Amino acid sequence: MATLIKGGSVVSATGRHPADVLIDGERIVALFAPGTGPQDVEIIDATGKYVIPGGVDAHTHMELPFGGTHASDTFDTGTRAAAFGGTTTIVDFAVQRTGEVVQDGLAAWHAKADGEAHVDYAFHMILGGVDDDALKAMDVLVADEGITSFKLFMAYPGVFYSDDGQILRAMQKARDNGAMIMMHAENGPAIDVLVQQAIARGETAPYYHGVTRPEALEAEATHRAIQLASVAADCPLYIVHLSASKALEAVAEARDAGRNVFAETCPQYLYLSLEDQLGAPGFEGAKWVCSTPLRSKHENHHRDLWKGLRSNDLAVVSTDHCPFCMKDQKELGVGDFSKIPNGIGGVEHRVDLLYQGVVDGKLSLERWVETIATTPARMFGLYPRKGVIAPGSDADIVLYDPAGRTRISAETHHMNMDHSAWEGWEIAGKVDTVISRGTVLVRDGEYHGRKGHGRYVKRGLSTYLH
Ligand code: DUC
Ligand code: ZN
Ligand code: ZN
Repeated sequence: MATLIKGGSVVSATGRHPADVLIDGERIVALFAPGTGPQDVEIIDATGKYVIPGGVDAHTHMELPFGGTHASDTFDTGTRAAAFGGTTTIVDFAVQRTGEVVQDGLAAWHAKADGEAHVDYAFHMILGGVDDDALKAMDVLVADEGITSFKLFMAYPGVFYSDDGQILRAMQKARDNGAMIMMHAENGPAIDVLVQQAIARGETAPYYHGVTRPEALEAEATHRAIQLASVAADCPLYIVHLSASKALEAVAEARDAGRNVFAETCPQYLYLSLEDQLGAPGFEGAKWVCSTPLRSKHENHHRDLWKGLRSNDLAVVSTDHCPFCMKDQKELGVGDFSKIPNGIGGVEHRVDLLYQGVVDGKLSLERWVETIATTPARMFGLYPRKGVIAPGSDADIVLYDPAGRTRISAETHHMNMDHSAWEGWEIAGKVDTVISRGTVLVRDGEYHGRKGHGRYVKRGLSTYLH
């Protein structure tokens, strides 16, 4: 039987209006003026709720191998947590490490996800070893595998790092086949020098993770990536996890020049800081060791990033969900911050944390929907199947309660983590009901989904490129 979501206010990237949404099977089939839809249907009452497209988190790392361990969420636990938080599609990163065959890395990621996911998922590909074979594989992935974006690292020498020549070659290939290059923009070789010097001075606490990854080295790498993309005939470039004002300036300048340059940020860079989190007493700060790092609250990064979100210099908010427990994982770096696995888990809280920005007057309701759902879908070739409430689109829908409140704690979250980066935070708004391809996954706080419901989605090219 068809289902009518009745009485809510449908919010899109371009506006809001009262409407009833008819779902049949896995798809949205129609929108009706309030009260004018069919009668002989199952009703989901959305009175007082916003009806928004399911969230699209374009940057997650389930089970990522890092620093001698693995990110602690599997596709099972991580996508279930995503569902609880109103995210109905993730784009995770399959990994090719130096010396590995790209297609083998991709097959390994399919094996991790197949039959495990609770929400739909797609993949980007991390290229950790750009060579002739990897360049050929890029064409195959774009043409046959639905993978149209490739992440390169200017950081982590010896692990994922690409030098400028490798980056340029991959960018030229992407310019030819229409793919997007995603860049981890930090000057890794310079950072490694600062890290060694800090450790030699006995500066071993988590706080020094942030100090040894200064803004200038994110800004320099961002600028360099933009220049390399320009040399590659304006190859599409997307800067991931942008954290710093000066990196944002480089992106804004390229965008003002009409370039195919885009950027995302993450909730941690909008709210948390070097001093208050990374600088927490003892080893506590390890919870917030991630790269790029949290920035100083004595500078204007938070203000500038919120502004960048309003102006579209920052197009997307993703989580960079890369969870590690304190026990046995973050603890690997006791006495040496450089051995702390890098990453924060947050796939469950992105939608709520950004809604707080609406309540605080930093973002419009429409821009909230755009940055958490519509733009990531368009940016990564999932639109209009995902990211919009429209006839023909997948019925991925969230009923959001603006009158509700969300309290975040490791005791109640669903991610496989023994702590929360947001412990004790109480914020406005609450995910009420979550629907994925017509199936109710979450209602009244209860879980009705199952692993295996989530399917792999092949992606097309970005719809933002010229
Ligand atoms: N940054 C992180 O914090 N974790 C995984 C990889 C990355 O780039
Ligand atoms: Zn990264
Ligand atoms: Zn990442």
